[in-house]
Parts: sequence; C-alpha cells; structure tokens
Amino acid sequence: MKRVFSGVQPTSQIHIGNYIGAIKRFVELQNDMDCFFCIVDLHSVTVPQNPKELYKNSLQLAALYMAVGLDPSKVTLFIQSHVPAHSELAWLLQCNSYMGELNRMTQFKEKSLGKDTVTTGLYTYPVLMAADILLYDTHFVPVGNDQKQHLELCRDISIRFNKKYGETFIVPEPLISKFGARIMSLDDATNKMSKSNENKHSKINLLDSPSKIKKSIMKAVTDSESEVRFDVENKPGVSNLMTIYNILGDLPLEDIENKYEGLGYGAFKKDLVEIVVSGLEPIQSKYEEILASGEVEKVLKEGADRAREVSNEVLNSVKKKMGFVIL
Ligand code: ATP
Ligand code: LTN
Repeated sequence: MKRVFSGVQPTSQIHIGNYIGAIKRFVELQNDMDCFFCIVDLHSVTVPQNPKELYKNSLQLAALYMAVGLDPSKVTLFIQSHVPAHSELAWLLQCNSYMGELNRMTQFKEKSLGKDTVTTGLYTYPVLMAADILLYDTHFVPVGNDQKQHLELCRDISIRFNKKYGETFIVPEPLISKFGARIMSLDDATNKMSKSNENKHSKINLLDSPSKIKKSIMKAVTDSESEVRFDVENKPGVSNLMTIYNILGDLPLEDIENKYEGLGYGAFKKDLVEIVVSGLEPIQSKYEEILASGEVEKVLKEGADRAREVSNEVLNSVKKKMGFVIL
C-alpha cells in the first residue's frame, strides 16, 4: 500500500481553506492508502504561541481530524512532538541542506517581513517538514498550493541525500488539487485565506456559528458588477466564493452561473451561507461528540506508538548511512 503523510499546525482555528485544500482530501485518501496525519506542534512554535492555547489547539485539531471523518482504525493520527525522530532527522537534514536554498523560501520571506526578530526555527521550518515526510517512506503528500515550494525542497533534499549516501529515501510526490488548493481570503481575494489573518471575517472556521458564517459571507468582497461568473482574473472575490460553493455544494460552476443569472450577488451569497452552514453542521456535532467521549488522548497515544515504530526504522537507516555508531 502506498504511504501518505501530511500535517496541519495546531495554531488558531482550522478554516475552510485548510479543509478544502488539505483535510477533506485526507478523508478521501484514507481508504486506499496507508495514511499518517500529524498535528505539527513543533512547526507551530516557530512563531510565538501562548502555551495554554497551543495545548488546547493541539487536542482540538485531533478531535477535528476525527470529526471530519478520519477513522483512527484506518489512519495513524499523532502529535509530532510525541515522536522524537522528527527533531532528530530534522537536524541531520539541516546538515545536508543549504542556506542558499532556504533563502529562496517565499513563506519564510512573507512571515519574516516587517518583524524585528525572527527565530532560526522559522528559517529551518521547511527542513523539519522534509524530515516529517521522509521519515515515513512517504509516496504522496496532500497539501494546499502554498506548500508547493516546501515540497520541492523536500524532494531536492531526498534526491541529494540518496546520491551522496546511497538509496535511502523515497522521493515524495505532492498531491495538490487542480481546483480548491488555494482558497482566498474573504476580505481580500488577492491573498490566501490564512489562520494568521487577524480579521475574523477574512475566513470561515470549521467551528464557526451560523451567525458568524452569515456575517463573513455577506461581508465578503465581490466587485462592482452583479453577475455571478467564474473569472479568477477579473472577478477574484466572486470566483473564490463560487469555488467554495462548488466544492461544498457539489454543483458545477456552469450550473451555479445559470442558477443565479440575473439574480445578483445577494441571492447567491444567501444560498452560499446555507450550503456552508449545513456542510459544517455535521462536523460540528461530531466534534462535540468526540470531545465528550474522551477518546482523543487514547487515539493519539496509539498513533504515536505506530509512528515511532515506523519512523525509527528510517531514522536508524539514515544514521547508519551517515556513519553514526549504533549499538
Ligand atoms: P498560516 O496561513 O497562518 O500560516 P495556514 O492557514 O496555512 O496557516 P497550516 O496549518 O499551515 O495553516 O496549513 C494546513 C494545510 O492547509 C496545508 O496543507 C496548507 O497548504 C493548507 N492550506 C492553508 N491555507 C489554505 C488555503 N487558503 N487554501 C487551501 N489550502 C490551504
Ligand atoms: N508546513 C505545512 C505543515 C506541515 C506539513 C508537514 C504538511 C508540516 N509538516 C509535512 C505536509 C507534510 C503547512 O501547512 N504550513
């Protein structure tokens, strides 16, 4: 069975961009592949975190993974910091990657822009991500479009390591959807929907109330026309809302255009509110059920046990190849 690995940071709330671009795809893959889905808490501390919030968000993300339909009997769900091999391989890979290639990472440039101080962890973030992936002999990595460059770096590092020390790593392939891999911010359709955007109406979180969802969608930027038409270049706001409608409402773009011909944005947005609210409702009630059941910790413990077992084998083979003494 082919292996899949992906991770989401337990920072803030999970939004529909994370869901459509990544997590929804995890659910689709779980029946056909051996999947590892990680809560990447080590990545989240590359920028300042409130410890209490980090703790709460990590368990919340585990419950959400299950609420969207990931089945712990089929997939391995775990927290990155529970598996020390991630930090260990990250160090070994840091010694096999170059500042020149990290300097090119656009996410680092964006996240450090205008900051007085930036952690070295934020700089080496992509190498830890490469370690996450390579530790599990991963074939496929489902992610949103913003992670494309990090995946390319991971491939480069693995190919270079294999050349230098002999075949060690499987070179992973990104799985990035042709459609929906970059959901845009509701308040500015030129930027991606992002957890770190402080405007709460820029995004829809999976656990948002119906009234919050309604407000955010009704406020969402469109344009001065009134035609519901998919045209990313000239109508980025409307096209973004149509993408969400298409994926959560399961209606082809052409049918959406026909349905709202002559009706304007008001009717379209009103229906989109319904679609999003009813799409998130089952996730929200399952989430409450899972939290109440108290099974999250047990699932994470079992997940970490399996993850440790699989990753230790790869870590040991890397150490052997590099010449470390293993007793
Ligand atoms: P931030 O923007 O604050 O760094 P984030 O929203 O990107 O955070 P992550 O935990 O870093 O959140 O991302 C989890 C997954 O969601 C990744 O696979 C990422 O590519 C995907 N993703 C993030 N934002 C979007 C988006 N707007 N559209 C589609 N996929 C997204
Ligand atoms: N950098 C990713 C999160 C992440 C990840 C991974 C994704 C960390 N390790 C391994 C896929 C595979 C992000 O979403 N910002």
